Parts: sequence; structure tokens; C-alpha cells
Amino acid sequence: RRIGPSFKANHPLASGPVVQPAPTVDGFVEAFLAELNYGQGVLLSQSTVNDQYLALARTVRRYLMADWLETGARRRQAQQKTVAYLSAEYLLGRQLGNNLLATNLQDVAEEAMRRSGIDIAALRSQEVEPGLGNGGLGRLAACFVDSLATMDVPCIGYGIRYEYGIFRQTFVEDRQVELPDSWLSLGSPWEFPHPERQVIVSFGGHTETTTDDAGVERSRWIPDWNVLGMPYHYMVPGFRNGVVNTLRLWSARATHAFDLQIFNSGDYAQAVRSQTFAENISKVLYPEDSTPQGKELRLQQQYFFVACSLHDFIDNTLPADYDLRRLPERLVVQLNDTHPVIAIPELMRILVDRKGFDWDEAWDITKRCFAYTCHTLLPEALEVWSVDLLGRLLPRHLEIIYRINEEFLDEVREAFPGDEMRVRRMSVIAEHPERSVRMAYLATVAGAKVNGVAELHSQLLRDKVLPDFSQLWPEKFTNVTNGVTPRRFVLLANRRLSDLVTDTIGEGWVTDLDRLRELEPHAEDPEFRAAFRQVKADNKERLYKLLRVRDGLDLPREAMLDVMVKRLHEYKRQTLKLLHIVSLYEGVVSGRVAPEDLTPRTVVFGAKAAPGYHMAKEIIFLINAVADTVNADPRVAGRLSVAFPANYNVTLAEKLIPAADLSEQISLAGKEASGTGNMKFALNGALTIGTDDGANVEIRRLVGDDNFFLFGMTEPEVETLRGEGYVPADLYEQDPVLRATIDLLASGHFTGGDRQVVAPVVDNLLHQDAFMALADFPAYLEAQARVDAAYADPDTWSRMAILNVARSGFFSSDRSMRDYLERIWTAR
Ligand code: B1H
Repeated sequence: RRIGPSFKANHPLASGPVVQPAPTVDGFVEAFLAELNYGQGVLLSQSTVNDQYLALARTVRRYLMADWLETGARRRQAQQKTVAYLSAEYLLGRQLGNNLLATNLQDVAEEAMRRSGIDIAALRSQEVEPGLGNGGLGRLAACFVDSLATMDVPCIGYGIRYEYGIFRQTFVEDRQVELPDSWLSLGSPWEFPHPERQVIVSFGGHTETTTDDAGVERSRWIPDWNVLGMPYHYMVPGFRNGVVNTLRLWSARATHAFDLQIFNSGDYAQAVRSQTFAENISKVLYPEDSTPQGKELRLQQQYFFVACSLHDFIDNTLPADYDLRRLPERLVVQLNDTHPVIAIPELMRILVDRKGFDWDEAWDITKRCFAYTCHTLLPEALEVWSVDLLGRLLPRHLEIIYRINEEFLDEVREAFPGDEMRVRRMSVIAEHPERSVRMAYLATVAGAKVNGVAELHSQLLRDKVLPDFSQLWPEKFTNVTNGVTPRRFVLLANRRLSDLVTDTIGEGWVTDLDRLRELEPHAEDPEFRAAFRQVKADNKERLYKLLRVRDGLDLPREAMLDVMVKRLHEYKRQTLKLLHIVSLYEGVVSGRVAPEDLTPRTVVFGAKAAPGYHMAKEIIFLINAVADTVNADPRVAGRLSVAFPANYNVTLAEKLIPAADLSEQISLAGKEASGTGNMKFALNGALTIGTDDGANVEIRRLVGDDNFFLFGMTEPEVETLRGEGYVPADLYEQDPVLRATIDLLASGHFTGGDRQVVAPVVDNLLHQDAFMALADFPAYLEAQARVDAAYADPDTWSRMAILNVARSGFFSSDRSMRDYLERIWTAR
């Protein structure tokens, strides 16, 4: 056995050596068996797959431990500025594969398992991914903490340890049925509970005004109930760099003091009820992606994790004697959308009420600590909390928000004398339809920086969502285009492509993704192109094998793989993709098109709908109904198939994306803030068919117009059409292909003759079509025809695909993190 590689004798850790197993097959086997016998309490011969998975996970954990402890000690000593990334969601994906990759132990572990008579693949499949997020926003947080660790930036990711993550989606008679995601039920080997670091969080009650020793009036919060926050720590390893950062997720517990009172009063049942009540706070992730519900429990969740996190940083992470006037030198709080914005009045409360600062000084400190990232443009997605609810749950915070707003509005009046309309527009407090707090405005007032997540989005944020603010403070606004981690989404998900790339240009690209540029000349090399095509074919084979076992799907091997995976939302326009499929099918069954003229395609959808989003669920039903009919119809056999595997998640994404030929990014222009799936597909050599929206704009600029299938209206064109009055039914009347397509859908052809069940979607398209699918339909068909033409020549297609890989290095989340460091975290 040897001492951990980064251990130094004179290091603060020298109070005791950290032993980690030797990174040899023997060392690994020994450590694994020790975990199995002494950790899990079973003999290898008696062990289940789950025992073996848990033991393997704990073995891998050991190899990270010395680095984790050392990183922690180093950070404590250096007292550098630290990023507190506050996010209500972390969509982490499976941990085992990522951590084997980070420690460079895949081969050793595989061989060690083989020697123990175990197929490591079965153990990998045993892991239930922590689905603690809804979609892009949560996955982005996970990519960002990965990059920060790889770049050795001090960062603590703070969030909520939901007992149930995003629901498990199943289909029953083609309709979505949600099941609870009990991801913890078979054990959770990647987390470290720290009950000794519990903190108390208060809610409710009222405030009182008192006069302090200096004769100054101060408000005091007298809450009426408390819960405990218990942190669970997760390792966030950098890529083979000896750094392991921490993700700290909070779980709600009942306080003992609280319980005891009730127990003493003799009401046992009430005491147990209150225990359950407290623990409800971290029970379940709200499954709404982009349309927040103003539910009290959700506000409790937000305040709960924010209060725990600030307390943890200020009271447990900073040295005891730290001078809080210098807090902005040590802390930058990045607010991942508005969900943690209650942190702003919370820091004010800590500074003023607990630490005795005067208001102005506290406000000066607070303003320099926060930065806010906005992830949306949809007006219905901008969070507001009713004053009534907020005042009941957090009366002191409401007072603080009022005072922040008063002083802010004075500033507005000073800058724009006599413009009371503007003052009302900019107020953090909305008066209609109900008095409420506009969280995005509060974040903008308090944040030193405000950023959007792609160039177009940041521009629209300035011009459309927060125009008054960008006029008042133009220098506050900036852009940081999203990114994705190449470790998980290329190296781990696409080992075949990674090997080809590394054989061609060396391995530096994994942490310096711009180096993919060096692949560009190889697009002209027929041998490289053939190898590239073989990688795709192998990835397809792997995917289809999985889908057969996972979903009972049997998909043709040769067809173009056309993939649309993302949350189900009308603005993303899964219906437009569906109309394309129906139009191809209708062409054949009506005899307009000979089947052999269809480019063979397999379309794969993956999408969860928010359980309360009725239209989204109707669309899911319709996709499934069309899939059933198309797949069963011999007239299109081998030419057109549609698959909709249930429960799309990170684990499935890692198999789907590397196999895809075509990436569908077809949102109505101006609606998708960025998208990050679009980046993952491009990096894995799929071509994009997409609108001029979100990060598509930047993808197209980088890969080149010739290597991207652009279609549809631009954002200004969308605005113009809306201004003129958009009448989708007119388009239906005028366009015979569209009419035939919609007529076939409406006829009940896909639903056993039932016209009633398709009506919600069809009527909506004809009479509302808020996201203008019909308006972009002809352009979309035309672009898909260009796709078919390009796909017909394998050399053309693979040249384009290789150039997509070579030119997408910009979309590494390492680059996003460099941009945050430069534009937000150090520029103040
Ligand atoms: C994004 C959300 C979101 N934007 C509210 N907004 C939620 C809003 O639980 N809620 O209430 C959950 C999620 N998610 C996405 O963020 C954007 O739609 C994508 O375009 C973007 O790529 C992603 C990351 O920036």
C-alpha cells in the first residue's frame, strides 16, 4: 500500500497519512473484497449484484478520498475567493463511470472485476442515476461543477438532496404515467452524511421593532417553527488532476427541540406528524421545467437550502474571526436562475440582524457578493411570489425586500425624474394581478452581474425582458454561452469516438476542447471518414441492443438516426417533428411518394412532460399513437420507424447522443434560451437541423452554414408575424401537403378511428398554434429534404459531421467557466 499521490509530509493533513489502495489490479481486488466483506458484510460467493455494485462504488471512492481531503485542506488554508453555486437542481447522471474515468481506473477496475468473476457492465447498470433536476438547467449545474473541479477553481455546489428526484416515466396505453423515483432505495454509496454540520432554519412568525444599545431601531424576527438542514457531501472530481471539490446537498430533518416540546405535552401523534412535516421540505423535486408553480412547499425548499448554504459558508467555512466587510473577497454567490434568489434578503438579514451591520454597509457587501444567471425568456417562467405567502413564511425577508425596493426606486426616480410609469414598471413588487415579488428583478437589483446563457438570449434579455434595467445599468449585463462537459458527454459516453480522436490528435483535447480543430484536415481523409462512420455504426449497434433490452424496441440498423430528446414543451415543438413524420408517412400511403424514395429514417423521441401540463401529455400520447401505427404498417417497413423509449434521462442520453446522425433543435426562434443537448450532439458528430434560436445561432456560426440545416423564421420575423395577426387555419387551407398531413392526423387513422382523442392537439394547432409550428412547417420540410440529399452521399455526410466535431470545442463547459471567471467572478 502506498500513500496517496498528492499527500505531502509537511501538509496540514500530516496529522495522519491517508491511505489509498494501490492503483493496480491486485490492489483494486483487495480493496473491493474488503468493501464487500467488511463494508457490505457479505462473501463474494453470496453477494448480489447490488452488493457488488455498492462495494465497487465504495472502492472507487477510496481512490478519491486522499485528494478530496487534500483539496479541502488546501482550500481552507488558501482562503481564496470561492464560488458558491446555488442551484435547486443538479442532474448528475450516474457516478460510477464518471469517477472511474476521473481516477483513470476503468481498465484496472474492469480487470479486477473480471478476476473476481464479475462483469463490470452489470454493476454499472445497477446504479440508479441521481435525477435531482428537470432538464437543461440542472444538467448545466452538473457540467459546471465538473469543469470547476477540472480547472481547480474553489467551488462549493449547494443544493437540495431530494429524496425523490424527477419522476420515472412509464407509458400505459400510450399515455404518460409518473412513478416515484426512489433513487436512494438500494443504497447511496456516493454520499457522505454530516449530521455534525446540521444547521437550523426558521420559518413563519412575525417581526418586532426594538431599539438597540446605540438607540437605533432594529427589526427582530420571531419565527414560529424550525427545521434542521443536514448536509450530504458528494465528491466532484476533476479530471485526473488530484482535485476533488464538494457538492453539498441539504436534507430536511425535524429539530429535536421542537419535537421535545410536543412530546412533553404528551401528544405523541402530533410530534410524529410535525417530524413528517419538516422532512417534507426535501421530499421531492418539483417536476416543472420552466413553468414554476407558486406553491408554498416550493418556497420552503428554496429558502431552506439557501439559508443552510449561506449559514454553512459564513459560519462554518470562513475562519471564526473573519471580517465580513471583506466577504466579497472570499465569496461569490452565483444564482442559478431565480430559484435561490431569496439568498439576497437572507444575506442582508444575516449581516444586519445577526452580525449588527448597519443597512448601508450590509447592502454594499451584499451587492458585491451576488451574480444572477437567467435561463429563460418565457414570461410565464419568470418567478413571482405573492407578498401574502412570502410574508407569512418569511416576514423579515419581506420587510428587507420592501426596503431594498424603496431605495432602488429612489435611485430610479433620481435617474429618470418624473417618470412614474418607469418606476412602476421596474418595481420589485408587482401590483397585478396580485401583490407579488418579482424575483428576477430582485436578482437584477442586487446582482453585480446578470447574464443570459447564449448570445441571442442575452441580447433578448437586455432588449425584451429587462430593458429598463439594462438602460439603467448597461454594464451589469453580460453573456456567457452555456457549455457541456467533454468528460461525461464525449470521453465517457463515446469511447469509440474518443479513441479515434486521441489516435489522431493526441489526448489533450479532453481538457482543451478547442484542440478538436486539429481534426479539421482529416475531414478530407477517406480513411478517417470511414473510421468515423464505423464509430457511428458501432454506437448505433450499442444503442439498438440497449433499446431492445430496455424497451423491447427492434430498430433497423441501416437507417438515418434522427433524434429529438428534451423536455416536452410546446415551444420546443415536438409537434413540428411529428407533422414531419406524418407527412412522410402520408406521402407513401396516399401514393404521392414511392416508399423506395424515402430515405430510411428512424426517429427517436425522448421527453418527459410536467405531470400537470395537459397539452404536453396529449402530445406524448399522439407521438406514441403515430409510432404504433407507423411501425406496424408494412408500406413503410424499413423506411420509417418511430421510437419513443420511456424515461429519457442522463443515462439514456449517454447512449443516444453518440449514435445520432441528426439532431433536432427546432424551437420557435426566441424561445429556447440556449439548449445544451444541441452542443452534445454536435460534439458527437450529429448534424443539426435547427432554427435560429438559442445556442443554435453560435453552433451554426462555428460549424459553418454548409454544415448546418437552418430553417424557419428568425426572432424578428416571429414578432412581425405575431403583430400582423397569425392565423394558422389559413396556412392549413393554403398548403395541400400540410392539409393532407393534418387531415390524416385528425381522421383518427393513428388512433383506431377515434377522432376525439386527437382533437386537443389538432385543434390547438389549427386554432392557436402559439408556437407557430404551421408557419415553419414548409421550411422545415424543405430543410429535411436537404438533409436527405446530404445523407444520400456518405462522404458528404461524414465530412460535414467531422467538421461539426472539429469546430464545436467552444461548447466545452470549461470555456463557460473561464468566461464566468473573467466576466463575472473576478470582474468587480
Ligand atoms: C431552463 C428552466 C427552468 N430555463 C424553472 N428555465 C424550473 C425554469 O423548476 N422550475 O420551476 C426549472 C427549469 N430551465 C433551461 O436552461 C432553458 O430552457 C434551456 O434553453 C437552457 O439551455 C438551460 C440551461 O441554461
